Amino acid sequence: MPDLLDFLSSYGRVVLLCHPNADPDCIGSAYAIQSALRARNPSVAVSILAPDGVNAASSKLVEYLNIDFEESLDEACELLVLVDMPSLDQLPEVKGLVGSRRIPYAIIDHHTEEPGCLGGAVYSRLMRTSSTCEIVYRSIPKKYLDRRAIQALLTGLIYDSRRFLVQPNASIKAASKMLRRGADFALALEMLLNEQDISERIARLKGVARAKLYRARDWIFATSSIGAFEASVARSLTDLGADLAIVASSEDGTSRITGRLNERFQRSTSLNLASCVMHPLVERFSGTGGGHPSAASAKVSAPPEEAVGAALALISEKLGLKPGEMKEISTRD
Ligand SMILES: [Mn+2]
Repeated sequence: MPDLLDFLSSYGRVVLLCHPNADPDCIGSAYAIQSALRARNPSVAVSILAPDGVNAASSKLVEYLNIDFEESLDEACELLVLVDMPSLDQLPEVKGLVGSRRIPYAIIDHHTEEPGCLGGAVYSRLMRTSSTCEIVYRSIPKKYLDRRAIQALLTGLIYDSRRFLVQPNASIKAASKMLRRGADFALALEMLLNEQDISERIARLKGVARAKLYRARDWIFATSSIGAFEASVARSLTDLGADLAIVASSEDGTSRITGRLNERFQRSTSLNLASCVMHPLVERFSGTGGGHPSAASAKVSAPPEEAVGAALALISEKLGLKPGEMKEISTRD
């Protein structure tokens, strides 16, 4: 496999594509690739596209890096690079354009491969690291990474490793290399401090207040429904102690459904939310969806209660639970 920058340099116009709700790992990776590629080969036009916006945790980083996002997919795009995302399933519109214009694409990601996606990629860089930022850092000769790019990578790494809880040995080692090259740890932490807006805080508290709880063996599952911020609610539920959280919102007859697993549960069960839950839901109810083993989402044509019920059934089946083994925990006494 050729070196990442050598490969990208062989195209005249490259678009770096961020996943929906781009997080700091995605933003940091895209920024560092863009700035390194510009340094390596100024004649390549390289832009960043975030078709479904960035998440709240990324807003300070985006401001610090002063990123100029592309408005839409450039007509003249010669290569699309999926950054921190294993497939185009979550971006059906872009997927359609890629198909109709026959745009080649590359993947840089740290999640498990999605079936049927890698076959179509002209180049991929996949490693099981805690963040895509670590892959980018390892893949680029350091002379092309300026201090700001390294700062971006450190910020993404701290975010996606959940402050070094995921693969701590490797993520701490990578961070210490970045610090030696001039990144500032305190600045990275400060960029990740986000004052959530009041509507998100209300959504999290409402979502937790409405949660239904289930127990099976030593696992605790939580489900909830909310009008928006499903991912934030799901993360709150796992932060509070649920091993798995499924949160849905309804949108004229369809549901958006988001799942989160905690690390320990993921390790001990190998449950993959993308392939074991979201893909089968999409197949059953039609829609779009995908994600990572421990964080995934889907948009399906079914009411939220039905989609959540089907998700729990898929999870029980995958975990080999006997009928009745998953019991609801009363929240009234
Ligand atoms: Mn990531």
